Amino acid sequence: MSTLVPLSRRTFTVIRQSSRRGFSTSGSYHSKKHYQLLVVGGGSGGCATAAKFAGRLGKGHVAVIDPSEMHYYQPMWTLVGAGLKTLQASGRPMQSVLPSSCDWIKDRAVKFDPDSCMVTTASGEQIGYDYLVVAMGMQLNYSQIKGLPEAFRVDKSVCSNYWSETVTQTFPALEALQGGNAIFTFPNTPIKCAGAPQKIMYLADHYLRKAGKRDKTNIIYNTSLGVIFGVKKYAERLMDIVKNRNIEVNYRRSLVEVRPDKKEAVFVDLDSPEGRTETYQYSFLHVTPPMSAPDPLRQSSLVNPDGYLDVNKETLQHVKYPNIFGIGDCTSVPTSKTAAAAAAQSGILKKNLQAVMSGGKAQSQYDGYTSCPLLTGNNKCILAEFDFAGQPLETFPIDQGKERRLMYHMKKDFMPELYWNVMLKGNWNGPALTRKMLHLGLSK
Ligand code: FAD
Ligand code: UQ1
Repeated sequence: MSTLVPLSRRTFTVIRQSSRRGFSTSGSYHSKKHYQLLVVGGGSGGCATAAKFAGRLGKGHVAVIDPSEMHYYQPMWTLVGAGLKTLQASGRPMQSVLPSSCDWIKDRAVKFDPDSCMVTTASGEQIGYDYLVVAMGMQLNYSQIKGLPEAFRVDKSVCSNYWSETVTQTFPALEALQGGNAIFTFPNTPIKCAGAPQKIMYLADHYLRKAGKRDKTNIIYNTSLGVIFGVKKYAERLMDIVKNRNIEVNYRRSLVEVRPDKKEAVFVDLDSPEGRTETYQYSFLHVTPPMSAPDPLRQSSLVNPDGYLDVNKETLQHVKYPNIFGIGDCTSVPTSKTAAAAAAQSGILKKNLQAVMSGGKAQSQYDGYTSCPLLTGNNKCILAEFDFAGQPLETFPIDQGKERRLMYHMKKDFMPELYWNVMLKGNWNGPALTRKMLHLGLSK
């Protein structure tokens, strides 16, 4: 267990009572590079965090490790898959979104050594830190499904909005579809944006109706879950929608194999003790892959038994290492993993990390706020917003469970602007203040 001791306004060290090298030592003693704040991952959460601290701590004191040339606004990929936006519009060079006063270490973190306050990169560089924020997002495990990812290459009717390499295949596959089974899957693991596997289904339904191909197509949603959505209020509305649009929903079905040569998709029945499988013919297959925290994090000592960064769900501080915090999809925080959640967490993280940096305690508490704009057609959206308890926490004083054109435009036109210009600049902590104002102070 470590304690933090402020040395001066800008310098801190970590004193470890049970260090092998003696009773106390400065962290990352042997590293060539050392930062006051090191952020691993420059996605939604990492970039917002770096922006919040880069100006405050000054040039040379904050670094972000991320190997990706591009930063993608992944929420746009649902619209890319439906042919309503381009992949190009969803991405910007990483260099252009990171704060100019922060160092970008364009490499992959491969090893965490929290007792020495050191992160090692794929090129063997050891980077020391006083404070670490882990923001590595989720890993897509397509290869856990037999036949994938090869099927993407040989069968253009197999697609996935979850990956930049395959999202551009979705709309051409819909255009080429001439009838038969159009199958949409939801895996048997936690995923980011739990609404996205069905949003593309409603947009596909809309497209197929307009193109006059819907009556020749069976739309099938095979989900590993036992419900259509985890929050009752929105689940009830979605059940009405699938019924009215003649969409078949099969619960507790998990995709285990794709056979592109025979155009077969094999699902296991999760409730069958003997692992009974069902084989479907497909003409179109949208795959949402199994996901996990990234391997280097899973293999570290920083995770809970499920492999996620083990943080206090309210303060976002690591349960064992007080100089480590987490944000976004790679953490153990039990809320639906979204950019909206990362935005709300970023405000809490800023307050708590600042407090700890000044020798105080992490006291601000995250309420689990998350949001999922459920696109239900090319001009309709249910804006789901809820907290840890799955209780609706809606920003606007109207029934957000209703499909609305306004929410569609908010998702399609307003959110990208909010993301690039406000969230990534470190100035968006979620809609809590707006919600309170719009509810005349009566909301949580
Ligand atoms: P990410 O933004 O994924 O960033 C993780 C970063 O870590 C990446 O840049 C990656 O390169 C880096 N990284 C990974 N491994 C390493 C390593 N070893 N070393 C260094 N860096 C590493 N959210 C919403 O709020 N609303 C929506 O409507 C919505 N729709 C979505 C639709 C789709 C199809 C998808 C895919 C996602 C959607 N999301 C939505 C979810 C949202 O994109 C994520 O929840 C959000 O990006 C999480 O932010 P993050 O910082 O945790 O992870
Ligand atoms: C949000 O804050 C956010 O992060 C920037 C999203 O991700 C793109 C969202 O989809 C949503 C809905 C929110 C919540 C914001 C408002 C104004 C309701």
